[in-house]
Amino acid sequence: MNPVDLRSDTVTRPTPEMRRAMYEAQVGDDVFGEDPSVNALEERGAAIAGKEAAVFVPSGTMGNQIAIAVHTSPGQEIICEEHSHVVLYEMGMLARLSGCVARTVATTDGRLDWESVRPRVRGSSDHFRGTGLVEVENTHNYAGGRAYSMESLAQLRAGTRAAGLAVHMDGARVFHAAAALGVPVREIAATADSLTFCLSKGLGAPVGSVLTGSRAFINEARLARKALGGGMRQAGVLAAAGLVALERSPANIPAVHADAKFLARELAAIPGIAIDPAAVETNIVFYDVAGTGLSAKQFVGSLRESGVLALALGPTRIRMVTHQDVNRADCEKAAAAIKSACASPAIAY
Ligand code: TLP
Repeated sequence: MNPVDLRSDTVTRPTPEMRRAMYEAQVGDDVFGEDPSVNALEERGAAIAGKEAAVFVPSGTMGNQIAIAVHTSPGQEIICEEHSHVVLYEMGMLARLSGCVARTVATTDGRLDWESVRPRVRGSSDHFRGTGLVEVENTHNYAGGRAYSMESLAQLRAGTRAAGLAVHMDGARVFHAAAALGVPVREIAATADSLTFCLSKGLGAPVGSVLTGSRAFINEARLARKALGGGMRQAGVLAAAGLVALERSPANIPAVHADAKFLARELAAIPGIAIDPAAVETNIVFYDVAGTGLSAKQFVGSLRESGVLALALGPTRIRMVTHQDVNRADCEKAAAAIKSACASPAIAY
C-alpha cells in the first residue's frame, strides 16, 4: 500500500486530465517565444494575478531569485521575515546571484507589517546602498501556512509605495491564501509589484512556477531566466499540465484546508503533542513532539513504520502538509499513527 505522504504538497502526481493535456499539448521553441502552450499559460497566469505579463519558470526558487535580481542592484538590502523561504531555503542565492543582503525581521507568525518594516528602510549614502526590496511570503511556509490579512498587505503597500520601494511576493501558495481569505488572487497580487506562484505546490501540476509583474519587469525577468539556463524549449508539455492545474485545482483547496484543520484538532487531543489548532489556517500543520521524549527524527521514523510520511524541520518540530492526493481517511490514518508513535517507547530510528 502506498504511504500517506504528508511531507509536502510538492508530492502530488499529475491527474489523468493533466497527463492527457500534456500528451496533446501544442509545443514550439519557447526561447523563440513560439510555444503556444507556454504562451497560453503565461497569459492566463498574468490574468489571474491581474498583472501585465508573466514568465513560466522551472521552480519557485528560480521565480523568486529572478524577481530579486531584477528588482535590486548589488549591495542593496532586502527586508524580509527571518524564516522566509528566500533566506532559509534558496541556497543563499540572494547573495550569490544578486549580491544583496537580507535584513530580516523576527515575527511570531511569519507576517511582516509596516510598523516592523519601516525602521529598517534606508536610502543609499556614501556608506551603504540602502533598501532594494521588501519581500513577503504568502502563505508563509515555516510559520505554518499563515496568510496575510488584506489590511496588513494594504498597509505594507501604502508604506512601501510612499518610500519608493518595490514589493515581491513569494506566493508559492497564494491560491491557499486566496481561499483562506475568500478573495481573488489578483486582489492579493495587487499589493505587490511582482508575484511568484507555484503550479507544483498545492495545485497538483508536476513542474513549474509563474512569475508575474509589469511588462518591463517580465522582459528583464525573461533575460534573467535565460541567463540561469531556465529557457526550457518545448516546455508546453509542462505548461499544459499547469493550465489544467489553474483551471481545476483551486476548487479542491477548501477540502484540503478542512483536512489540515481536522488533523490539527486530532493532534491537539494527543498527550505529548504541542500544537495550536487555531494557527492552522491553510494546508500546513506544524507540531512539536518534545513532550513525547522523542526527537523529530525518531518520531518521523516511527510514523514511517506506520506508512505515514512527515518532515522533521527542527529538533522536535514536525511538518505535515495536506494536498489533493490525500483525503480525510488518510488524515485519520496519520492521526492514528501519531497516537501510536506517542505511545511507543523511544526507539532509535
Ligand atoms: N518549499 C518546499 C521546500 O523547499 C521547503 C516545501 O516542501 O514546502 N517558496 C515557498 C514558500 C516554498 O515553500 C517553496 C518550496 C519555494 C518557494 C520554492 O519552490 P521550488 O521547490 O519549486 O523551488
